[in-house]
Amino acid sequence: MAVEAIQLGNDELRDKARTLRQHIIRMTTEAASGHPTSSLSAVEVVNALFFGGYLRLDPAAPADPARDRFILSKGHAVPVLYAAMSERGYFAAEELLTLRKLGSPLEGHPNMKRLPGIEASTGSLGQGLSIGLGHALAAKVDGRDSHVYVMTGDGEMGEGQVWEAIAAAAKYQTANLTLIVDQNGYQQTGATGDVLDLTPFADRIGSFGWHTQTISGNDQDEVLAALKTAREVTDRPTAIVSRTQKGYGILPLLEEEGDLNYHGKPLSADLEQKALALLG
Ligand SMILES: Cc1ncc(C[n+]2csc(CCOP(=O)(O)OP(=O)(O)O)c2C)c(N)n1
Ligand SMILES: [Mg+2]
Repeated sequence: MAVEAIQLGNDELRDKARTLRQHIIRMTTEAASGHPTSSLSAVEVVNALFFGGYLRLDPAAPADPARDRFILSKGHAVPVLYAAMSERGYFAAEELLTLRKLGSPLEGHPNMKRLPGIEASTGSLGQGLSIGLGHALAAKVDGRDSHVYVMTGDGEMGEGQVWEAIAAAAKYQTANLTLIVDQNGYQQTGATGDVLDLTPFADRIGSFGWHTQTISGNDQDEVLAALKTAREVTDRPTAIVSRTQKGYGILPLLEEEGDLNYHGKPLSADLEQKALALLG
């Protein structure tokens, strides 16, 4: 087997997004911990990467050097990644319900030493873009056309060495590197703009010499179009500022609860049932 992308049609892709959301809610409620809302905002991007014709992977050979890479730098949102990996065939869907249980490779934050297919152990925010840059440079040195995608959170943009990596990637013109900022408007302790406002992200990242796009990141078509454009840029790294809503898919429930951030909290069994009904 060789690495290959999977490209679902529009209807199947929409169904897949729903399936990812169902997995996210079920696994975090079963674990009684985790970050469902941080995962839900990222669904359309992860869905497009895994099932919309982008990530060339071989689940049977997760370390194939010809593969593309997806690094979830906002590692606490790993339920969305586990959901996509299981749907892609890395492991059985039942395993999702072992999230955060003792002995499970599905740790609360992605651990590359425990789960084949995880590209980087993240969770300590602000590091994934540097790791992705390393992969992008290595691919160039090796003469491979692997593309590296890194997702950060909007709060995460104020952490770690993100801006060092942005500067370095521009210097080395790594056109095979795409940063996706999941701009869901909240971070752990409140609205991202109140904690540390680094918007407009596109202007700031663009000022380093990157190609940038700003999109509605819960709109599947906009995500697909932006990823296509990112692949077509050949002279510099690309960033997609993905404006999303934290908890997208279950927003009416979060409104009822009076907490539109709902950071790091699983749904109760009662809310889980309401959420699954809402998703249809
Ligand atoms: C270096 C570091 N500092 C703090 C934390 C604690 N922390 C976990 S999630 C989070 C908020 C992240 O917000 P954002 O990047 O916007 O992600 P979202 O959950 O909104 O998708 C913080 C501060 C961490 N994991 N790593
Ligand atoms: Mg955020």
